[in-house]
Amino acid sequence: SRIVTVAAAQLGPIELAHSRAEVVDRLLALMRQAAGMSCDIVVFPELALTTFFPRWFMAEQAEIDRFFEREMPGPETQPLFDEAARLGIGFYLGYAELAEEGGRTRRFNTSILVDKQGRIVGKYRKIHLPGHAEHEPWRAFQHLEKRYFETGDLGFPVWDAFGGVMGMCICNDRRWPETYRVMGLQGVEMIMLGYNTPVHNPPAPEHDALSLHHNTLVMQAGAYQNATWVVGVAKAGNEAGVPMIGGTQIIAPSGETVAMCATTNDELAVARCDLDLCTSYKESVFNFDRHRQPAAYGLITAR
Ligand code: ING
Repeated sequence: SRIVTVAAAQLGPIELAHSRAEVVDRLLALMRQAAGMSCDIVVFPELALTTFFPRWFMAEQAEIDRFFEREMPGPETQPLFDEAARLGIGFYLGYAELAEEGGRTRRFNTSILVDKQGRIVGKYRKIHLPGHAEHEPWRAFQHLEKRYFETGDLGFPVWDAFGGVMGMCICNDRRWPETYRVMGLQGVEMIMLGYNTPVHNPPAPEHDALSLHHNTLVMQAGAYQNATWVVGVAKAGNEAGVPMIGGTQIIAPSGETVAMCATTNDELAVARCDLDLCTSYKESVFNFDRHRQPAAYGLITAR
């Protein structure tokens, strides 16, 4: 067996008034708790350093850019890397990335995978950006990820780390089967993801009562259909007056949830994840080489 002990580190609300230093202190507390439970890795939510700012329309780029990190680690996040290395624990961190690349400024909804020495071993930029690009005042709150971020340009890579094949995605990505399958085709054994999911979805309020069901459904399906562990971590609770779901959980390749948070506050859900559990599914029902028929799937990439 290849055990990776994982802490899903759910965050409760982060308000506009909370400084990055205050948030980093909360992340450090969860990281220390995880290390105290002999965890190898701690997974934080999407955009874990600030409030979920796409809920507001902002006209000024300077105002928007206050929510972005120009360097990672930067002065305010360096303590996370130092403490991780001191404790010998890795982490997944979601944040808003502002990068000067190809002679222009790029803005992404990003996550990084950091190893036990505090080194960044992988980076992912969110591909499925939900919501809308223009101010839509009819909505109780905005969801302007299509305005504030570019579509991720790194694909869905996987990395050899923590003794297995690790992958990442972010929030809305988890609703799309292609996300898991592209990593499944690369032999992924654990997919880590963070999310900020409002209970209320203005275009489809009839779905609201099912928001926790849909959250669990898509991650359990993705895990089982690709014979991988899935770790889904919420920024939860009533943030700036907008209730967001919890539902943080760790899911085995069987599709079973093996650990779950019980609150919508800062809380750890911990599980010992045996990566070898992937094998029994990868070598039988989801033996892709033996059973898949890619010649029949052309529509998936054609459209
Ligand atoms: N949030 C939500 C998510 O995909 C959403 C957006 C909410 C989509 C409700 C559909 C229904 O979980 C982010 N940040 O993608």
